[in-house]
Amino acid sequence: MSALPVNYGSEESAMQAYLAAGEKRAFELGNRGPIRYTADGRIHPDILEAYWRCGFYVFEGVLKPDELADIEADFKNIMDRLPTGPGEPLDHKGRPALAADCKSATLFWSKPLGDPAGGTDFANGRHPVKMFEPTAASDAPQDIVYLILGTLQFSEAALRVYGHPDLLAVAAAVNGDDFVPFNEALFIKEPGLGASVAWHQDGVTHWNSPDWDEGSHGFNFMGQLYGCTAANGVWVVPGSHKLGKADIRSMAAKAGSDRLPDAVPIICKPGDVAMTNRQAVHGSFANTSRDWRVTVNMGFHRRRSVLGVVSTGTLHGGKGAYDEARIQARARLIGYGIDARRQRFPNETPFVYQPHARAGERYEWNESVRPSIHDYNLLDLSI
Ligand SMILES: O=C(O)CCC(=O)C(=O)O
Repeated sequence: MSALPVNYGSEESAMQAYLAAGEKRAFELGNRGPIRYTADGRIHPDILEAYWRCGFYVFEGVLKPDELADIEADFKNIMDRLPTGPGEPLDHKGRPALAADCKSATLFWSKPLGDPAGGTDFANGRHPVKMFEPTAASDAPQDIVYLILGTLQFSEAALRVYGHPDLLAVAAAVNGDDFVPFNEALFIKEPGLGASVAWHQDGVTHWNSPDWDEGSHGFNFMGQLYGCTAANGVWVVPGSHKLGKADIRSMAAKAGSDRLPDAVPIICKPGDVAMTNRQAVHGSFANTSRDWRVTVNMGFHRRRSVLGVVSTGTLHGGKGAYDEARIQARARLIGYGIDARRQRFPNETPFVYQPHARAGERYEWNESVRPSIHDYNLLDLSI
């Protein structure tokens, strides 16, 4: 890890004022609390109202200490197995590096405190504005991994989060009982090194669809291993998920900087899980703070948004048509997640995923299945 402290240089005092004001606004939104149900077992409508109003919600205390310890152990193992640099085949102990044998785009690199995407063509050019890049300490590494995709193949703890009954109940309440996967990721914001993710809206396919609405491009769960703060967390412009394609370039020009005045940070304690609408304008700043952020990211879609889309394979997943067969093949990870979780947390009531129940499909997670999920994210359902 790099020497500390580092800060925002010329922007430091403006940044500190922005972080404090944003945090205050965030706590006034009324979009946080534990996952709650009605007497008849539905996700509480107050949660859904606040999510659809704001475009994000913070579920408090979802991942308990034993589960967080599992995630931390896997995270440390992942970090230990990273290649020594971009494209390098070995890790720092000379072993074949994590993902070195993956066909799918898996590891994403940045310079420390950099903005690898802003103002580039990356991901269909969806990050139009370059973020301020603070100067990293002189002993910082040249390149850091800030994003890992296809994470369920590298972490059984992440696979078990994927099968979490309360999170999957929320997915069903938001996207329908026949909801489908999108992708899974790990966002890593190391203190003094973590890259920014420039302001953007996710989603490429449905902005001009006649039946476009505030839920067309699904949502991401963002589970927090160490919590997240205004300095290292994701920021969201509340309500922007309802307004169609935003002109982010004009928003930043009007603000006179990358500090969008209406945005608020997602603030979480360890074990909280945020849910963020992919259409909301969101992004995160380079992490000059002393706090780690590690986000276990998992996205879900409405089936009708995905079925029939033909992917160009530009970012998540391989090329091809999202037909019933591809959706079924990708959704087996939901079955494996539920079963892996049942084995580790036998006192929980497992989630019943309706498409599997209706089709009579049963999934068992065991060592003989593990090789079959290598590169599973070539089937990601990116829209
Ligand atoms: O975690 C972050 O910093 C960015 C997350 C994000 O942009 C996303 O999940 O779409």
